Amino acid sequence: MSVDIGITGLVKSGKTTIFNALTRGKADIESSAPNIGIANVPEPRLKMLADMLHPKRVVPAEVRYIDIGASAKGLVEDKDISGQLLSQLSNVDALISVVRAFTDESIPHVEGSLDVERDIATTDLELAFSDLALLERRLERIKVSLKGAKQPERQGLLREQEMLINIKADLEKDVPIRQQKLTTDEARTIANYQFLTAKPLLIVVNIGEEQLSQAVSLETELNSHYSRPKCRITTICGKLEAELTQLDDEAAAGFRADFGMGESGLDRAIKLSYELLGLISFLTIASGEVKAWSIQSDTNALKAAGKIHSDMERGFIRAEVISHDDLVKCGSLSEARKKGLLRLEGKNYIVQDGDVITFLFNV
Ligand SMILES: Nc1nc2c(ncn2[C@@H]2O[C@H](COP(=O)(O)OP(=O)(O)O)[C@@H](O)[C@H]2O)c(=O)[nH]1
Ligand SMILES: [Mg+2]
Repeated sequence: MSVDIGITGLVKSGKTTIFNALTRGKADIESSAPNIGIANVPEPRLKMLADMLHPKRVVPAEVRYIDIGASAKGLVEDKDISGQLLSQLSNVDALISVVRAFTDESIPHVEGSLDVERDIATTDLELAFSDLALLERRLERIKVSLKGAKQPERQGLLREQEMLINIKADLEKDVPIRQQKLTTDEARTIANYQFLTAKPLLIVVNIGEEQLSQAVSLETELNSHYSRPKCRITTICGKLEAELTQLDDEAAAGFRADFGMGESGLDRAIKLSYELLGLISFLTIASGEVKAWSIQSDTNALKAAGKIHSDMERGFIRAEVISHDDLVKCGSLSEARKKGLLRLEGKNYIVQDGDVITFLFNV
């Protein structure tokens, strides 16, 4: 199961441009068709292992990006396109909302003027708009069901009704669900609805080339306003980053250095979405392949094995674990084994970021 991230935002904010940059894609920016693409999760530890072990294949973890090609509000209002696209958007693990900050006279802004803060608020409102529509439909249905309901079903429906009314009231006060205080039980119930404002959100401010030198200070300022639970903000120069993906890595790195761009905005965006989702990586070395895998932090060894193959979970015996740093110090797994640095862990072991794991299992 890959991690899916949906891209939303106002018309011509640069959604498809950023999608192309993130996925090294060549999707047509003139078309509003949805685009789906894959990006590799940057993982320097994977490269260090590869340099040390010279495996046949190096396989990074992946994130899937979905550029819906419409704003959340557009989806709710336009019934012709809404159903399928909205459900695609509802199924993602996190959202990126693209907000325009670049200036370009030849590309009129949908709202008539450039205003990053207003657009962030508008995008939030659009996501809330979609959730409110869903809440109303569900509340309507509960009302109907209540007419014929007997205990204990009635009890459950009433509880859900009360919860949804509270969520709706907060949402109407502009508090997205991701910021609302819910009990574990409530959070579990609403997870089924896939509300858009409940999803972790990365706001990507799409800056122009001429703003690159201010990117860091802009980001610091934005962060002080917008760092909230399950919400982060970053800047990307979409157009330039999309162009850079067409160069080879070395040329792109040279270009970045010349422009003082530092770390790739794309790498940062992927890392931030990872952080938002509470994901960590573990690594495996097997059959000539070095691979990185994404899991939720606090995952035990049994579930981590299941991420690779359900047989591994079913037949789990134990895991041989070493931290990436220790392995690099030893130079090879066999050397680490000699030094007694490979730990044997059982199924309840909580996998740590950067663990290199060999699973032993029965088939
Ligand atoms: N100058 C400039 N133009 C951009 C930038 N990002 C996107 N654009 C242009 O803005 C227009 C809309 O971008 P697009 O990605 O299609 O937006 P979408 O409607 O949100 O998918 C296109 O003509 C892009 O080339 C940028 O950072 N700088
Ligand atoms: Mg587009």
